[in-house]
Amino acid sequence: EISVDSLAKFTPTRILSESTSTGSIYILGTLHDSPAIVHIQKTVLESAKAGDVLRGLEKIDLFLENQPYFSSHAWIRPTPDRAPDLQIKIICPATETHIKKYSEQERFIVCETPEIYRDVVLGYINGFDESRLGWVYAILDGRKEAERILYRKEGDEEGFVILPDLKWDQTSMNALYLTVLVQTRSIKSLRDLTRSHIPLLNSIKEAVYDTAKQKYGVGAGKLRLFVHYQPSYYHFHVHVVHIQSEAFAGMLVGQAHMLDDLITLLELSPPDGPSLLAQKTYTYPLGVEHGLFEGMKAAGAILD
Ligand code: M7G
Repeated sequence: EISVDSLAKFTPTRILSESTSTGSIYILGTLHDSPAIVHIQKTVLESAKAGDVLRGLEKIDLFLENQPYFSSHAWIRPTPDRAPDLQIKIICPATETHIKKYSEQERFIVCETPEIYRDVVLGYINGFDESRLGWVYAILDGRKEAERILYRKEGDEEGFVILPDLKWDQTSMNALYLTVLVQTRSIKSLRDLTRSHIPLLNSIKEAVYDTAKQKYGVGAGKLRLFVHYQPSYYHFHVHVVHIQSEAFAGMLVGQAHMLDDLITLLELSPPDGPSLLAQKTYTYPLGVEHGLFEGMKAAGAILD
């Protein structure tokens, strides 16, 4: 039901956020009578095709000339076989949580001790609306994105799938972004990881390296594997991003934890009792619209 015609009927309400560096914008509006978020982003110019772009210009408008410096606007001539100009992502119907997530907002540094985790965060995670994980379960059960799965390891405890992330259109390898979803529902966040998960994490790593190499010709030395804390979705997953791709806020220090560092901390954890990942204090940025913000503030976790 998403088509040129239906998108033409999108009624914008307001801009949620925009980035001039990535040329992308999140717009809130109405689509099919439902609240919808539309994300419009210019596609990455692939180095292999950059020369073709210059050969296929329809019009050029020089607005600065100060030899040897020239700046211009340009329009690409429409041809049938050319690469897409835009990547458009739509969330429809969008919930209040989606709207908050993509709204520009003030952020603060939060200091989450194990006590604050127990008193504030755990309740938030346990109260997390399971329906928000619908997309994860649909992928794991093979009901959605089945043709996009790159690798699947079977098993309730040791199983996982690797597939292209929603954010990646699979055209530019420098923008490669894969997601690994584990089969087990027992790991809500990295605080739940224990020494018993070391083999799972290592097998994820190996499978990601093999898959990226075989399917996309991208070597292990080009990949950044990391886990978010806080994540948006409390079902354990690993982000796999090409090192050339630096533009994501989700890669910022504080929120992104390298998978190898997690494995090392588990290996250094005591054989019994809570792991170092469970005992650690985490310091990370949190937006004022985040569902945890008020609780964190009340618990004194937000630095003034
Ligand atoms: P996260 O760390 O929980 O949250 O990561 P973030 O969105 O704040 O980064 C979830 C990851 O799953 C993100 O990289 C999303 O782009 C990706 N993702 C989210 N959804 C709803 C989908 C989906 O439906 N399909 C796929 N393939 N990836 C998704």
